Amino acid sequence: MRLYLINPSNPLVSIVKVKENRWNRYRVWKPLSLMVLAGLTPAEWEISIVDENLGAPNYPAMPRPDLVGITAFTSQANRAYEVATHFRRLGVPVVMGGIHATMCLDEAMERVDSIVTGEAERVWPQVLEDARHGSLKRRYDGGLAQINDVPFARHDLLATGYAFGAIQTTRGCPLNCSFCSVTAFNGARYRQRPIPDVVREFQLVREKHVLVVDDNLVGTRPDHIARAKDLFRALAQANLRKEWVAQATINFADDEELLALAAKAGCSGVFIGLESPAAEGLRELGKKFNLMKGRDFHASVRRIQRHNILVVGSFMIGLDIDEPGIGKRIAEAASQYGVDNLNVLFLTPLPGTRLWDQMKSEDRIALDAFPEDWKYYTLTFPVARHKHLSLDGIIQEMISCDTRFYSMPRILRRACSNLWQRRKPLITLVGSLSYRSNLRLNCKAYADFKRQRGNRYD
Ligand code: B12
Ligand code: SF4
Repeated sequence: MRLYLINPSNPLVSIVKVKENRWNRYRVWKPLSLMVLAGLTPAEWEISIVDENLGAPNYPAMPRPDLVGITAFTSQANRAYEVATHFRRLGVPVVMGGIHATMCLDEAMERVDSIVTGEAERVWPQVLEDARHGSLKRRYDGGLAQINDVPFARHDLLATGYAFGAIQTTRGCPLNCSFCSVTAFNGARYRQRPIPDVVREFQLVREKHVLVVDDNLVGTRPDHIARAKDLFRALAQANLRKEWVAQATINFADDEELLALAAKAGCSGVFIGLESPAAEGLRELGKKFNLMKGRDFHASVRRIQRHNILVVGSFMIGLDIDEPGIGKRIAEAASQYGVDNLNVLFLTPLPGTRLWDQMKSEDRIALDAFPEDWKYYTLTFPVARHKHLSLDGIIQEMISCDTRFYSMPRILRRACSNLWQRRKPLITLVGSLSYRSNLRLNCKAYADFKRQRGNRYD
C-alpha cells in the first residue's frame, strides 16, 4: 500500500522563495505533522512525504498511491484543495487533516473524501485500516491526544534539504490570546511528553540545528518551569551536540537557573510574542501575561541574551488601538527592548479564534471569497478592515517598521554589539540580511496584492 503525505506550498509565503533569496533556504521548516503521521503508520504502508515548499513535484509522473493525506494551515488550504482534486480525479481517496480542516470542516468536507479533525494520534491507524478496506468514513475526530505514549516522528524521512530538524515536547496553551488558534485547537491544558521520550527522539533528529515547535516550551506555572528545567538537564546530560531554537512567553526570562540550563542544553535562540508596544494593545489581544509584575522588557531580553541565547521578538500591526505611526513605534520599541531580530505581522482573523468571531460579527473581514482568499491568510497581508488604518496606511506602517529596524546602520550596530558581547554576531547578521532582502520581495507582493484585492476594502 502506497501512501503520500503532502504539505502544500503557498507561493505567496516569502520564506519558500529560495531562488529569489538564498538566505530563505535556512528558513524552510520541516512539516512535523506529516513526520508524526508517518510514525503512526504501520510498516505495510510505503510512505513518501512530499513537502511542496522544496518544489512541487510532477505528480502525474509519480506512481499512483493508494491513499493521499494532506495537511494544511489556513494559508495552504487553496493549494491543498488543488492537490486533492488532482488525486481524486485519478480515483485516489484523499484524507485531509490539521488546523484548517478542523476549523473549516464543512468547506474541507466538500473537497476531500475524508477529514480528520483535531489531533490524529488516536484515529490515524483506524483511518488507514478503513482505507485499506475501501471503507473510509467521512469524518474522524481525534480530539486531544494522550501524548505520553506516542511513537516517534519519522526523522529518517525528509532527511535532506533543511537547515533545521523539528521536534515537539508539549502541546496546548492556557493563555488563549484572541488572535491565536492554539488554545482552540490543542486545548488549554499544557500536556507534556515524558522527558526520556523527548531525549530519545532528539537523538533521532539528524540535523545539528533543531526547531522545538512547542508554542510555549517553558509553560506558565511553577510545575511547568520545573519540568522544563528537568528536560534541559536531561538534554544537557545526553550531550546531544545540537543547537535548538524554541518559542516561549516572556516569563522565560524570569528564572536565571532556567536560562542557564536551557543554554547548557543547546538553546541558541528564542522566539517571543511581544505583540504590541502598548499596554492597551496587550490587553486588547488578551496577552495579559506580558503585563504582569510591571515587566521591564529591555531587562528581560538582556537577561536571556546574557546566556548567549538570541531573541526574536514578534509584534502585530492592525490592532484597534493602532494609529498612523505604529510602524515607527514598534521598530523603536523593538530596538529599545534590544531584540536581535524583529518579526512583524498583520493582525489576522484566523478561523476558530476569538478575533475571527469578533471581526466577522463587525463585518470587518475584507477578504472573504473562500477558499480562494485563504492564500492571503499568511499574516503578511492585511485581510481585514482595521479601525484607524486604511489598506494603504497599514501597508505603509509595515514597510516603515521593517525598513527602520532593518536599515543597514541598525543591522551593523546590532551585529557589532553582538560581537562585543560574543553573542553569535554572524547569525544575527545573516538573520537580519535575510529579513532585509525579503523587504524588496514584500513590497512587490504588496503592490500585486493591492492590484488584485485592493477594491475589497472600499
Ligand atoms: C512550526 C510552525 C510553523 C512552521 C511550519 C513548519 C511546517 N512546515 O509545518 C513555520 C514557522 C514555517 C510556520 C509558518 C506559519 N504559521 Co505556523 N505554526 C507552527 C506551530 C508552532 C507548530 C506546528 C507543528 O509542527 N505542530 C506539531 C504537529 C505534530 O501538530 P499539528 O501540525 O497540529 O499536526 C497534528 C494534527 O493537526 C493532525 N494533522 C495535521 N495534518 C494532518 C494531515 C492529515 C492527513 C491528518 C490525518 C492529520 C493531520 O495530526 C497531527 C498529529 O496530531 C503551530 C502551532 C501548533 N501548535 O500547531 C503554528 C501554526 C500552525 N502556525 C500558524 C500560522 C498562522 C502560520 C503562518 C500563516 C503565519 C506565521 N508567520 O506564523 C505561517 C504560514 C506558513 C505557510 N506555509 O503558509 C497558525 C495556524 C492557524 C491557521 N488557522 O492556519 C498556528 C496554529 C499558530 C497560531 N498561533 O495560531 N508555522
Ligand atoms: S499566542 Fe502564544 S501565549 Fe497566546 S495563546 Fe497562542 S500560544 Fe498561547
